[in-house]
Amino acid sequence: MLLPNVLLTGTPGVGKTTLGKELATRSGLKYVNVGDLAREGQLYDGYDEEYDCPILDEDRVVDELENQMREGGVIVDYHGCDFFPERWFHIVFVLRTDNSVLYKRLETRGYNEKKLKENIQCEIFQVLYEEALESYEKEIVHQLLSNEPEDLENNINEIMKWIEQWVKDHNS
Ligand code: DAT
Repeated sequence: MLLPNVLLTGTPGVGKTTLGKELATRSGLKYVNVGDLAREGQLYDGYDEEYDCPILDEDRVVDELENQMREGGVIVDYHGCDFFPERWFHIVFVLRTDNSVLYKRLETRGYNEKKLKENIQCEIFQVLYEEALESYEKEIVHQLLSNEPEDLENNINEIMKWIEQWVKDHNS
């Protein structure tokens, strides 16, 4: 059976992991968190002193995922999207959260002042939305509001409907 690949992107803290895991449970698609994948496989290429975090080895991440993306049925979660091959994804969702809500979530995570400010600015300037529009056909890029539990439920229902329709259209 042919299954679609779904990209969930957006600023850290907008709810990609929460949505991705729940969506995987309900749809049967596989969930891949690129941050976790990189950590497990040490897919890094140096260390960024300024941002105090390892630098992702994007080529190795792509190599690592290529086979399963080719098979289909994968939900990918990452706060970046310009280095994935465009052909991988059938639909792209950019999660969006109001600044005050996002601020509280990132504060709870224990982000320092610098990291907090950078991530809030990333959301204000809709960096990930622009990146998605530049990397994929704009017809497949959709923004999803992710402020409260009701948004999560709505988003799951909408994406489930989309997946079911895609599966029908591509397997008949
Ligand atoms: P991300 O994977 O984008 O970094 P996350 O899924 O870890 O984000 O979510 C960050 C926090 O926000 C986490 O405590 C769960 C909460 N959260 C996610 N989506 C939410 C929603 N729609 N309503 C309320 N809280 C949400």
